[in-house]
Amino acid sequence: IPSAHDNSKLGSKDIEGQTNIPAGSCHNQVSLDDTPTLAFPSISTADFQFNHDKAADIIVEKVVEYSNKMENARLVLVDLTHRSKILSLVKSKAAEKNVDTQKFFTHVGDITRLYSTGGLRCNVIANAANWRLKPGGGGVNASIFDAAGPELESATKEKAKTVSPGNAVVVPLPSSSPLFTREGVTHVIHVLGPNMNPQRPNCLNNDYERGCKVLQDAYASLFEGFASIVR
Ligand code: AR6
Repeated sequence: IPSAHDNSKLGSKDIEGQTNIPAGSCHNQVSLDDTPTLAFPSISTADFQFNHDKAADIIVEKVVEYSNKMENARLVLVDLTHRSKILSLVKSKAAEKNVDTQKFFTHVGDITRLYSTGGLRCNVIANAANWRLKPGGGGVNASIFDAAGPELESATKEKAKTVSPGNAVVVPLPSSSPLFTREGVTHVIHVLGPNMNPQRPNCLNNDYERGCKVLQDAYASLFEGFASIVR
């Protein structure tokens, strides 16, 4: 039986040039486990063009810091494909640091279908948001708002109208949302990371001293937000 942290072996058909079926299957051990779990995408590394190697170092550093503080909770970094550069960088850096694979692992799949397609129960998911906390705009933000239905937009508005880089907003998901009923997601945490894309607001123009600080703050806010739900 494949272990929980090596989901690459679980039913993936993600072969170059062929249909991309997200990894995971419903009969593996993770599906039976109700441990509080946060699934999160790599913040800022796609549309916001943040350097992948620097981002991977920060993810592992923050995961180590927070997973040590959290008893009985798991953190899962998610991306859409087995070819994900950020997933492989984080996987190898986490292995080098002997990160506990019960508390942290990587997973290939759509963050809006982790349970229904991947058999992975995650009660909380993170979103790489925009500063206005608005639906659309592509990437994981568009997918999460689409999958959650209008309930997420109204629940988000009740919590905040905007978010500044390095911060997170915890939003309880109404039980009528399809993400709640189908996937078992009770909270979405919006996170705004540093932006290195000149086409997007608040571009840091390759200032990685500032950018790394903002990305560290973003993961700290995210993991603190998750800890506040689990507590
Ligand atoms: N499931 C899992 N991971 C995903 C999914 C998905 N459905 N979709 C994308 N990813 P990005 P950013 C991964 O660009 O760089 C938005 O338009 C993706 O492969 O969504 O922080 C917002 O509105 C990558 O690893 O976020 C902001 O304006 C990661 O999610 C801006 O983009 C983040 O990619 C934020 O840019």
